Amino acid sequence: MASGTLYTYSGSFRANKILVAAAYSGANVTVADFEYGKTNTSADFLKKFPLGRVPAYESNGLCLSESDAIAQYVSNDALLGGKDSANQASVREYISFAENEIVPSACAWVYPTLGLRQYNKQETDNAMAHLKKCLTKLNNDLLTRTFLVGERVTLADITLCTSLVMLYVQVMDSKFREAFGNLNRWFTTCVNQPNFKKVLGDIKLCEKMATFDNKRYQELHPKAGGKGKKTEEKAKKTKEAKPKPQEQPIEEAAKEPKKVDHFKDWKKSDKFNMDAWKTEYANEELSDSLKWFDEHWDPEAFAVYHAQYRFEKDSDYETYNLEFLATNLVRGFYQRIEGLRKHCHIVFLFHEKKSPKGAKYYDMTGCIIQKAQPLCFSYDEIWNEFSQSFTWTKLGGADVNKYVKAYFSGEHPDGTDVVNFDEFR
Ligand SMILES: N[C@@H](CCC(=O)N[C@@H](CS)C(=O)NCC(=O)O)C(=O)O
Repeated sequence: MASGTLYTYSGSFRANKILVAAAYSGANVTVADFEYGKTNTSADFLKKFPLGRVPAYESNGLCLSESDAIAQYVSNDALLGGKDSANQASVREYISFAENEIVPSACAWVYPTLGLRQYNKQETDNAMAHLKKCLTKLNNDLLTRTFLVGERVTLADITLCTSLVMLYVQVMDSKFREAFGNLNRWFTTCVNQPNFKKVLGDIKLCEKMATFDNKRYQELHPKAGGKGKKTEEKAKKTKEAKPKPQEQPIEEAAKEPKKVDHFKDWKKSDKFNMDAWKTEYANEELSDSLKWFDEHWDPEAFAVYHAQYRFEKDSDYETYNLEFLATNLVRGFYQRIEGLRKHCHIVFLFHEKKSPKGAKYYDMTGCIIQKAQPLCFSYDEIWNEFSQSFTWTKLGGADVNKYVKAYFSGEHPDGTDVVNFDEFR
């Protein structure tokens, strides 16, 4: 079974295709700690993946780019069409159809609505017309079929469905969808399969067709208005030196929060300094850094919270029945709170447990050391939204030392066995 590391920003439709395929095959795909524009431009990354594009995948010396190749690598035979060569070819046909026919037009229509590209009426009209043709073909294919090839989900369904998500969510409102009843049924069936849901979450179908978001476009492209000749020349030079990426990371850029200093009124501490603590923790013996923590801790300026993943329904336990699914959830959370990196230090621990029904699942608990007293995620809508997967409990008195000591040593305070450790600093 394939096992390796996937480099991607979170929410990428290309990466989602790979992660859904891995969820079906059981391949162990770990999503790397990744910062778009930084990780993929580092010398180390470019040595392995010279174009600096993501998704990219690494496994025991194998370095793969191109999301379709990676998705194939993490799939099992059944996902690739089984033993029948006609089915295998049909799966390949739909994968190429998604990449060559659907994705370019979907991006042309959807990206301006997210402010990622300038709106061009001609391009949008052409994209819509082409998509109508493509969707009609798919709708006809699906007249008598539940899935695209054979009787079960294959990589054809995974690839097409993940490529169509942006259209179904952003622009294809109920009126537009009317003509594609079979396709809609198939799409809803796919996104409601547990292995899709684990990766995509709940998909809300578009209610109102989104139009060009000029405000967001101006925010994301601040130089577009031109600020004098010098700036333009500089911009031109930079552009020539470094060709513009073929595609921008859609969800990442769309949700990129504006730079706001949420801690500008926070009163610095004379005793405890976050950077000094992190340096101490990274470089010194654990016992020495924990001693340093005790000696310098300032409960006025900083706070410690404990996190517990909210397992509320039976399906929550089922969702995290594999370790990598739990670690991916926490990595995804870390990516969403990138702006908090210098204001906090987090450790999450993963424990194998039994659900109320007796099935194995992976519990996620964590500990955060943060500036100021209010839970730091409350400052920003996106941080707050993603922090809601966990219950956060403020710690005081002796618990601060007890929990920090345990978590930052990779041990659970109540002695539960820990199978993995993931840090955000
Ligand atoms: N055909 C490639 C496309 C990959 C791609 O265009 N990735 C974009 C992000 S969506 C990227 O990494 N751009 C950065 C760059 O080109 O520098 C695939 O399917 O993996």
